[in-house]
Amino acid sequence: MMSDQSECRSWRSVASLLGDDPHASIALLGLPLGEKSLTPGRCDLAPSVVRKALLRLSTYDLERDLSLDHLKILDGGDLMLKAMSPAEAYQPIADRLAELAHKRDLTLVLGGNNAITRPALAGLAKARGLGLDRVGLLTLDAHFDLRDTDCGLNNGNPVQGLLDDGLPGNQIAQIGLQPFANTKRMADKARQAGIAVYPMARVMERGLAASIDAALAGLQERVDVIYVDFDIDVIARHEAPGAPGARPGGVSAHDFFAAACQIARHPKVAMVDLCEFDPALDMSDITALVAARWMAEILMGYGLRHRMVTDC
Ligand SMILES: [Mn+2]
Repeated sequence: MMSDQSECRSWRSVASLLGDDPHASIALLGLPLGEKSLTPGRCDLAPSVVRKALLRLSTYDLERDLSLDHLKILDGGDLMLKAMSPAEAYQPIADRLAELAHKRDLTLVLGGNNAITRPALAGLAKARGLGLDRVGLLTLDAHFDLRDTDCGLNNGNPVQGLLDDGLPGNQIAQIGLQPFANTKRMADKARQAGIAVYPMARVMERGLAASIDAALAGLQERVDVIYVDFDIDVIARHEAPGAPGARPGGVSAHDFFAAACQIARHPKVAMVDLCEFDPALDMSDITALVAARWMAEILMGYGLRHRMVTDC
């Protein structure tokens, strides 16, 4: 039997939450920035691939028995960044996010390579009328992203760029750093800057959730808003084959999803990005589905923060 409620062909998907309501308290922006990746690739394809994958996610969370149906997201589309270098894309990204994040609780950013993080954080600061001395940065990333900036901006130096901009190191926490994936020079820089560093072994030992709790507790004392960079390469490579920098021994997709919800629940978290997904490297849509679920978990965390998710 067919009826309007029939789910014989489709269901309500996370993609259906995206719309053009200017009063939505959440915004989404795609940043297809692919130039100057240290491993050349196609991170520019990620926003459209993740958008398609959202159609495969129901708005209903069986495990929590909660639904995302009451959330509204203003879809800011994808910024036109074709063939732009990170240096050229800096101002357009910062300006667009300053506009989109203005008077909004939470803005989700779909990269793009990791070079998006520096201008996106600048956009958040501008949207809130804050100097960098009032903004915190949490990264979930296998890498410090503290490469030197003397040969220009790339996806390996956004955190160095932010330090150069004046973001105090003791307002930065970095979780999931992998051994043999960073240099002593980078570790020394992080230590000298006062960055809170959580290498992968320590994360595995105490748990990702406890590490995030500790990192957020440290940041929330010092800042008004927190930006969170989710570099998908923090996940073990078999669960994120579309992340060029991912390695065996990373966090599980399961823990990554829980982390996204936990982080988005925090009242000071105002902007989150997901970056370093290269669909050209993906296998069987694994990374695309990880990225889509990341977005669902961010929305769930936000919904729990504001009691906007409802029992079904
Ligand atoms: Mn990174």
